[in-house]
Amino acid sequence: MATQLKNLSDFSHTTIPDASPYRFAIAVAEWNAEITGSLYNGALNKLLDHGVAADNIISVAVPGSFELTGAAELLLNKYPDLDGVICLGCIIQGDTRHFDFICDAVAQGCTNVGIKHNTPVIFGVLTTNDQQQAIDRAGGKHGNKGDEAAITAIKMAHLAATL
Ligand code: DLZ
Repeated sequence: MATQLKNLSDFSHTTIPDASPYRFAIAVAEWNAEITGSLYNGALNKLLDHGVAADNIISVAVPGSFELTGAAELLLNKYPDLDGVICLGCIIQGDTRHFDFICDAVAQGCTNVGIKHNTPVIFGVLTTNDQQQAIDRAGGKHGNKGDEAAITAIKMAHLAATL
């Protein structure tokens, strides 16, 4: 059946679906913990605010962002009824090429694991030039990307459940 979208020019006020039927996992990286802790608090509170039961949220920590993909894979193998996995990390540009390798690996890894398990794996990873840009996006002047990752997870879980 055909469907059409309305008001394509303004998605900023779209309704966030009721998330009470869903189960999520959050994987958070310990590197840059003062940033990722804010991302985590934002994501967790958004899930709770939108009706996810605390018992339906599994949280795990991994050493660095590179390990987020492996954690998502482990979580989806162990808990196949999850409706989404939210991966949170903060990769800050340094003097060497590690930044590019880690960013590419995590982005590609989230995509691959999500497709493999037919479950949304959300890329909630800050990839910034410096610490200040990260602070600005982890509860600072540009909001909290952890909140946005949680909202994305809810919307994708709803899409998968209702398509
Ligand atoms: C090694 C490393 C470096 C240099 N920088 C970061 C970073 O900015 N953010 C992050 O999340 N992790 C970093 N890591 C750790 C890697 O993600 C990973 O944990 C190690 O390479 C071990 O696999």
